[in-house]
Amino acid sequence: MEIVQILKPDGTLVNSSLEPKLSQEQLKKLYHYMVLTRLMDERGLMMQRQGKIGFYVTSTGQEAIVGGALALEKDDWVFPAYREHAVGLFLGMPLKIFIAQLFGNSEDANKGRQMPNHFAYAPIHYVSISSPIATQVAQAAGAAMAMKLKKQKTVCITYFGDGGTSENDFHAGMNFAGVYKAPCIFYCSNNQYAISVPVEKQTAQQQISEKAKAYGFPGIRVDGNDVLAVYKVVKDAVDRAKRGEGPTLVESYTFRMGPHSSSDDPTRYCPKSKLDEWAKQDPIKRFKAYLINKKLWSEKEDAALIGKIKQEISDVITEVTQAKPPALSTLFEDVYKEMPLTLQWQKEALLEEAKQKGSFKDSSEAFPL
Ligand SMILES: Cc1ncc(C[n+]2csc(CCOP(=O)(O)OP(=O)(O)O)c2C)c(N)n1
Repeated sequence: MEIVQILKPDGTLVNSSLEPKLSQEQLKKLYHYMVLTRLMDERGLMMQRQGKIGFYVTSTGQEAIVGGALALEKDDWVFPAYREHAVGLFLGMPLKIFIAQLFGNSEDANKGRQMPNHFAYAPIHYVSISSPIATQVAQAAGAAMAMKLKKQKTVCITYFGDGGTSENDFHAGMNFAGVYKAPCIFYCSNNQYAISVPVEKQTAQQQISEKAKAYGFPGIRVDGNDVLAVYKVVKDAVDRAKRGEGPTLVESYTFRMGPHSSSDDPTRYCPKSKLDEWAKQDPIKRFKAYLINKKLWSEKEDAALIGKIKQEISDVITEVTQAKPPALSTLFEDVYKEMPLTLQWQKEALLEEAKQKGSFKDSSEAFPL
């Protein structure tokens, strides 16, 4: 299967007829979020090394994934994995919410109930990340089927890695969506590793996009480091789903230019030569060269953008780290609309115990550890 590519690694066009008609504003917005993601990842990993947060996942080298976000509309839904920072931020997850999630404090939209880097943000339909690999694939297929039953003109997009394709939920989700023509886009970031397991040991099929055939819908392979190509294939898949023609599997061929997470050392399993080779394909460098060629961008503007974003990240971190931990009472919230009596008793007992143990004064305060 051929690979869809619009920009060559040097930022020139493969064929000018393929160039999507995007406004200057849209192009610059894509670039902004790619740079923001790269800089946030650098800072996130640094904060983990400094012991400020417990865990971080970078998406370095995979920022062109943001292209797909431009193809979505406000009522569409995202069922992400843990490496789609650029998509969430582009769609409108505030940086403050992103950073507060890492700290899990009272500014965290999810009240510290998830592992760091497991974002969720309801206003943009960015569904809470499930740690067990690929569970989101089946969830997205089901949600897409519900959209179809309700005759909504919306789609679900779900993101997962090459490792995710070995999970039962991948097969169940793809099969279900194929049979019911659910408006679902299955976006596989084939970054060639599942932690330390190379893709050759994951599947005997060299091209993940080919797997769609078994489920009766199209699969397409895209250069995952080319933001314009990513936009194009996701837009085509979204349009197809909205016409009622069912799902598409997108295989984004890319490379993880860093560790799996803050917990591993990629030099133990990934040859340096591979990293050097893929550094030449850097999605940010490629898109920047394209924008400069088009006279939409300059080195001066680039330096200013980097400075501005770094400052913004620092300011938000300073603000977020001043927040207290989530209030003790939040332990009991958000499960029942009306709290059952037994839970109310437990809450009162815990608040009483906390009061006796420390400086605790009211239920808005954190547990006095
Ligand atoms: C069911 C399950 N098995 C194992 C793990 C541990 N685990 C977390 S991430 C990961 C690798 C996933 O690789 P891939 O799907 O290729 O995504 P990538 O990290 O490369 O983006 C594994 C094995 C898990 N979270 N869930």
